[in-house]
Amino acid sequence: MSGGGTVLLTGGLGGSHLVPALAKALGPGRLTTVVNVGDDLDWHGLRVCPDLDTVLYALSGRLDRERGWGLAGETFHGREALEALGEPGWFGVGDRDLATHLVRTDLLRSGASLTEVTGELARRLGVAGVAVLPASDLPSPTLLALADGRVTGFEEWYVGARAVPSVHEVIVARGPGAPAALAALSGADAVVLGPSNPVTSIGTILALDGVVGALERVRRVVAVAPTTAATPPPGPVEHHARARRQVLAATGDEDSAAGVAAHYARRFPGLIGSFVLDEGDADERAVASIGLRPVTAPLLDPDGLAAVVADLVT
Ligand code: FO1
Repeated sequence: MSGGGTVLLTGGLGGSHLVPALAKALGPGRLTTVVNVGDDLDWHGLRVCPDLDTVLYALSGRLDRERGWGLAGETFHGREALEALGEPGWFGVGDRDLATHLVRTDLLRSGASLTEVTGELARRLGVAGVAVLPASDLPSPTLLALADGRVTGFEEWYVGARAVPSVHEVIVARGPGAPAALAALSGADAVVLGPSNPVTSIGTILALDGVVGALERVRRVVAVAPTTAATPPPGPVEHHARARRQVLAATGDEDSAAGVAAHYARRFPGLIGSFVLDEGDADERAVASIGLRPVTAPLLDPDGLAAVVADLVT
């Protein structure tokens, strides 16, 4: 990013909704994304970074928009072959997607940092004008303590168990933020907490050493609600909403715009100025009473939302 500009903290699905439109609205070189790595996992010896890949695929026009993850036009013959060999098939790595994980793993094994590897993947995928940075260069897995006493990795719960088992506590990894991500935050004119899960996508980034300290020095910090009052249709958004409801319940918060605003305001007092919520939501007064400035936007329309966010950060 060429001095200043906007940094967007993001997860996968919510990020893929906003990132391409916000990049277009702000113009080349004006947006940096800092992406959650709490969902990353090792799969058959390969390093998989679901949220980084969702953002890279969205920016390069390759994302399967209906599914909300992976590549458009994907096939899953490898998964079928693994299952035929008796391997668990709960995590569906596509045949084309596999190439990304092979290249990432090779580059990591050659000694490159996750920041460097992500930059290289972005270049090879033709992503230009937007920097995509992992929040941490070190493995920072999010764990979930379930109500039944088990402790599980995020993807095992989210994908393997469809986010159905109740969550008692979200255990967010601590550790250093990636140097490039911290440098981008320190130099930013504005930071946007994207419309992603406030606990397991944004909360995991904010938990890393140096991130909140950097944000406290940024003039404009804007948060976008990840939820609307409308009931999500069956599919990835519904699955995502169930996960958000579960982890917010574990923190004592409600899955609503006002609930997310309250979550951020309690955890990070004084950090956020404006809070963007859907124009169909009736939560404006509740958000204002929490001490955040409510701004309404058409949350489900990426270009309309990006225009409102761009206006707030420039
Ligand atoms: N999501 C699923 O619901 N099922 C899957 O089998 C699955 C596989 C997968 C493989 C690679 C990848 O980059 C993402 C994948 N996702 C899958 C998406 C991912 O689990 C979630 O969207 C995020 O981790 C939540 O932000």
